[in-house]
Amino acid sequence: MFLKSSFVLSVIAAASYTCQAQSQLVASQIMASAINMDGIEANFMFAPLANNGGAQVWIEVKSGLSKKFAISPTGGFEYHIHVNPVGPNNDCMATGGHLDPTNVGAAKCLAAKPDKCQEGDLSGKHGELKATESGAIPPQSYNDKYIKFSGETTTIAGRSVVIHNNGTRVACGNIYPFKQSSSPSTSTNSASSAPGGEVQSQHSGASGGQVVVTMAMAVAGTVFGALMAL
Ligand SMILES: [Cu+2]
Repeated sequence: MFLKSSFVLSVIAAASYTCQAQSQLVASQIMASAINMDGIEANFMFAPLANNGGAQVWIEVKSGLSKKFAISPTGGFEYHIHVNPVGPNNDCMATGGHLDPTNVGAAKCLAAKPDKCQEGDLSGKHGELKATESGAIPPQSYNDKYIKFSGETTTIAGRSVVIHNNGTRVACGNIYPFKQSSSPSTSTNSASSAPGGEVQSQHSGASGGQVVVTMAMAVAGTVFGALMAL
């Protein structure tokens, strides 16, 4: 990571104000998904908001989702949280359907009425990943009130993120607990456990730490509070 040292300095510089700004995040329970298959690389992070207030979501697409690849005329890619983890050999079909604990079903999700959407229909609630000719998709962050971190049927833990191209599943990655020890940006902490745990064993290999560092560089100023509180 060529920007790592400047990133660490930024964390220190930003520390005084981000503690206050991000105090509502329950950073110890951050979940992450690092997709890396078929040339598509994308990172997702889900940080719980206090009082079961949903999640702050960070998304960074690093490669693979160019407008040339998109079948959709808008160049957009849908993405969702699916109920099951990724199958062997990156089998995205094994992820099953969308996370939908309230049985909304296939009803059209309107961004203006996110309470009527499936919990896992992230692009329905927040818009598709909009590709450009070059494939550069701006990093984004938003809050989603409906994402849950507990409950057998509602939690996003142990599930997966799937990216679609006009319906077809083109890439997927498991959602696993982010562990601070894997983060090179928190090198003052001892590395006590492997990142990800069992869920990540089917995963492409990127560590939670890499997710956070790249995410933090992409969404500078947002993730610092999460890192501090870990
Ligand atoms: Cu999907």
